[in-house]
Amino acid sequence: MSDDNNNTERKRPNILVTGTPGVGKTATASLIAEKIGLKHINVGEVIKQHKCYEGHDAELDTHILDEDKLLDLMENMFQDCADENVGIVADYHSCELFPERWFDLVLVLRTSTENLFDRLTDREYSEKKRSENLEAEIMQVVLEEARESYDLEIVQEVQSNTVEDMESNVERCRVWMEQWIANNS
Ligand code: DAT
Repeated sequence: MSDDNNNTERKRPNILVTGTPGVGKTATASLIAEKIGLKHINVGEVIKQHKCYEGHDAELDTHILDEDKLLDLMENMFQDCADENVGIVADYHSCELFPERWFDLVLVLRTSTENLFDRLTDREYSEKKRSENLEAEIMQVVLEEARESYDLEIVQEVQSNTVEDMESNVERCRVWMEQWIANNS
């Protein structure tokens, strides 16, 4: 793998927005992309579009992710963006599978149980899937995963309960990105 897009070489930073399904990753990441000029990669969509599956788990009724295929595809996307001096904001409900060097900021979104319950109900999740995700949010599974997978200094836990929270998270990224560019130019 080339080192060209590690963070000592890149001219623009990459952000990962992560958290339990329903916390607002895709909504927040697309607003970050729009407001501060990063390329949005919705990892779930990449998986679907390119059929990054290596089978189906009948018991859980989910596809089994072909991680190698996904990471190869994403590596190319990250390399292309680095070559064009474009930063990336990626969103996904897990974070440990990605190479650490891809990201300069890992934003972990958090939501109250009440909000998450309503959002997952609106999505028509089954009761089982909804309670699994609510439990994961309460147990802060993704936050712990982020803390174990990335430098603690780049992991930021933020609330995502209201539209105001979302706007303040986008603003936080804008300020952070200006500082990153100043420090790395
Ligand atoms: P995720 O990508 O984490 O699964 P999403 O971005 O699809 O979540 O958002 C799920 C729903 O919740 C969607 O209808 C938008 C809404 N939502 C997300 N973040 C929000 C926030 N901070 N305030 C209000 N609504 C929010």
